[in-house]
Amino acid sequence: VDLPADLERALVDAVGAEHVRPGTEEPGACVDWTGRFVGESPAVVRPADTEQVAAVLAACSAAGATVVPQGGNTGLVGGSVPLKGEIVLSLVRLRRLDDVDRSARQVTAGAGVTLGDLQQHARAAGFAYAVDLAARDTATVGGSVATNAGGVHVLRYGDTRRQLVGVEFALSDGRVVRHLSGLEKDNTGYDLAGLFCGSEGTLGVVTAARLRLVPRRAERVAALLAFAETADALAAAQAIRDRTPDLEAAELFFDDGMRLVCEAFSLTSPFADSSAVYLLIECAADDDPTTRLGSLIEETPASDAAVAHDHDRRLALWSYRELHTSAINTVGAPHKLDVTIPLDRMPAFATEIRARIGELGPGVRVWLFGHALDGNLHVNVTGLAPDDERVEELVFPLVVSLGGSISAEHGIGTAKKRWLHLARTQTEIEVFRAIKLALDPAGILNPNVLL
Ligand code: FAD
Ligand code: 2HG
Ligand code: ZN
Repeated sequence: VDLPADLERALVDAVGAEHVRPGTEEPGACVDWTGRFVGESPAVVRPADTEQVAAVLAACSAAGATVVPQGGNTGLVGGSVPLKGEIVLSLVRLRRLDDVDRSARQVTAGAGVTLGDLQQHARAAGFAYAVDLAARDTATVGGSVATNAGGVHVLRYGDTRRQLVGVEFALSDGRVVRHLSGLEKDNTGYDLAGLFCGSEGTLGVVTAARLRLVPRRAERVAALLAFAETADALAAAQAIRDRTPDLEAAELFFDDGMRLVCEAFSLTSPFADSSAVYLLIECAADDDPTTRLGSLIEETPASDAAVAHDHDRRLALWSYRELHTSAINTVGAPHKLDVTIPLDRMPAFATEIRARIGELGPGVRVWLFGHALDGNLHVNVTGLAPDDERVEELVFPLVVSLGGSISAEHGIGTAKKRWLHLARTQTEIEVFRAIKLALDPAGILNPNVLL
């Protein structure tokens, strides 16, 4: 795909020649993290600040060129890659990171700041940034706002939307909206930060965000528990939540995932015997929560438990859960169905889809894991061609019939847009289209995503 000479000149004027690169020289920007979605681009453009983002968008708008905003490119629904020859607008150079506002307990961060750097910055000031996920060292503030990322702390602190106080963004024609004052009470019309959160790059380009911080808990403990039944693991997670305010994470995975992670990364399970289901619990508090968690574990039907208080051993327990996504990639490019199911239906759902997906073919394998107390199961399926959508056709209607959602936290992207109608009414989708038309009338932003 070629870049028209006029547009190339305008982009170079906006950001400098070294930050306008042909897609052929930036293959990593044209394929998603799973390898399932591959595209091509005439140019990967990396502006340094909000004004340059605005100038790039104005130039693309004038030329009628379509644009895919991209942060860390860790998105899992094919929304961050140029599938039909779009220009990639990379935000990774927008690394503004203001001093923590201690009295407001907030911070303003540029779109390109990684979640890991933001967490580190908050910690250094005695706070924490609540959203945490395995891609923390690559995923960006802008991408996490655009997808309303969830992660492992939702049960205690909520998703990205709950942390978001204000947003700065550039519209497709180059106008900039800045609403970063951080007032907790500000009822002056539409909530644009809320609207942009989860908009997946379809309405405008997030250039900065004003984010809430939470207290930093000095002490934490992780425990990996083994169970014979999914229902027992879920009931244990609920019981622990009911009995302590310290609970910060409750993550679910299964024996096949544990084996795959151990095989792919040469790890050994902490348990001598394998079990059907594993629950990873983390508690955090100002004082050491280990004894409190220990007595709560005693009351569960866990057949085995490994408890870790020191930093390295905690991370070692977390690696069995966090390495699932990478381990599955070693089997093949997966189909990822990130669904929510009412908790009481999750055990039966897991059994049923394992059986039904297994029938799709001899090489088709299903990997289940997720955020237990959010009812959020990550259904990963390997052994299907990237465009073979039989598994989506099978699983999504079932999820909706059980009162669940076809996307818990990753978004709709390209991967799920055919099924949006299962989750949203015709009228809701008409409202979505009206909003899209009002903010991006020429339709140049992320044309393959959501609608
Ligand atoms: P990208 O992948 O670059 O983009 C994602 C979407 O946002 C695209 O549609 C893109 O066009 C748009 N976008 C990006 N930046 C901007 C911007 N500045 N303005 C407007 N639009 C923009 N997600 C969860 O919710 N919970 C998890 O636990 C979780 N764990 C993960 C673990 C791994 C190992 C990986 C690889 C991914 C995980 N994700 C998880 C998925 C992913 O959604 C998050 O990593 C993150 O929110 C994406 O940020 P990013 O900067 O990589 O965005
Ligand atoms: C997680 O919870 C992420 O680890 C990724 O949301 C899920 O790989 C997946 O399907
Ligand atoms: Zn997740």
